[in-house]
Amino acid sequence: GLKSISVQQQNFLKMSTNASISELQREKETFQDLLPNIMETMLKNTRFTNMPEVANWTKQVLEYNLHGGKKTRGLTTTLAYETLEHPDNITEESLKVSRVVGWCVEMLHAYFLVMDDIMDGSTKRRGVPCWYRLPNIGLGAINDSILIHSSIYEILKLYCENLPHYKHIVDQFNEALLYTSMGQHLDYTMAHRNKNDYSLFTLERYSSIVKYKTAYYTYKLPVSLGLLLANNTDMKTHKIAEEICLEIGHLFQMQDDFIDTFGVEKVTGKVGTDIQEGKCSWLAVQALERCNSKQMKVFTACYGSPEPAHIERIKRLYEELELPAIYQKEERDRYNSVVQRVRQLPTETSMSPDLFLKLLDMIYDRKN
Ligand code: GPP
Ligand code: MG
Ligand code: MG
Ligand code: MG
Repeated sequence: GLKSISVQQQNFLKMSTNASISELQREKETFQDLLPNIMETMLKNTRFTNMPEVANWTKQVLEYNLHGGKKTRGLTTTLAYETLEHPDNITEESLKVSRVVGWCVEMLHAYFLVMDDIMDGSTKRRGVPCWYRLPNIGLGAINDSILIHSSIYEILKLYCENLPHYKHIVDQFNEALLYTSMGQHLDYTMAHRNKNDYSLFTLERYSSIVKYKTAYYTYKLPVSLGLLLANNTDMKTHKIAEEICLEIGHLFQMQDDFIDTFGVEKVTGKVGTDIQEGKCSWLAVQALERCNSKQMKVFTACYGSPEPAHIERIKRLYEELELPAIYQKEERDRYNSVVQRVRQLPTETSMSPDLFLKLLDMIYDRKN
């Protein structure tokens, strides 16, 4: 377990975790229940209304691509709002707006996933075929992803146009889009390089890939939105929240990389592609840090190859290098380090550690 804290603290953590798990489950249901309502409203009251045929198509695209998954980003948005807003200002209506904005973050995520699955040559997502793999979709998926992306701004305009920080909210989505595409560019180009030269697969490069491709849109965006919905524009608070979010985001993507190879398809709903695609993943970087020259030959011979035997060989190499145990330790160390960091929060700002501890507990030891 969690070594650096006392047994008493551990029990307290477990209790609060269990309590927040059922709370979270309830919030997830409320969150899910809102989607049909948002879709109806969007199709009847935005620029989609001019083109009912395309509006109906967009509805199908959204339904398929928003279905399933953990809803981490949507729930983080509402949780951030609830935790950061003054209790007197929280109403059913303000919570609903935070859920709508949370759904917009889920749409940004869905937009990325449709594209990402094409780029990564993936076959399954959330237990069903990737959108582009459906027989009647193919490259039409590219335009469908734009329809998903455009829906975000139609919905924000409809529900948030009169909020004091509307412009700032829209800008947060634009920032996340830019940063994520920067990270995705690094991710893609690192994987499509000369297969004999792994000198760029460093810990430093890895940190930069995951910060941009995942941490910004997965944590920094939802938490900034929560602050803005609570009318908090204090730059110092946003900055500190960002730093912590980027740390949690790094942990999140490191888990995703581990799960890509060592996860169970029934649980993850997807089929790993990082080895055959030659990704600069956490596992690859850790292996390169530890390979002797013989193992290095195996790595260069087999990494980035679609041959099932090569993929298996890389998996075995990861096991020989004891990467699963190293992963568990780093996961725990990163968790503890964020816990330590947020314990000092009250002296830095008015933010409490609460939100970040809940976000950590949502993902610690995750299998999907
Ligand atoms: C996760 O990478 C990163 C994204 C989904 C961002 C994609 C960004 C675009 C601009 C398209 P991943 O490929 O490891 O995710 P997964 O394992 O879920 O496929
Ligand atoms: Mg990818
Ligand atoms: Mg992918
Ligand atoms: Mg992945």
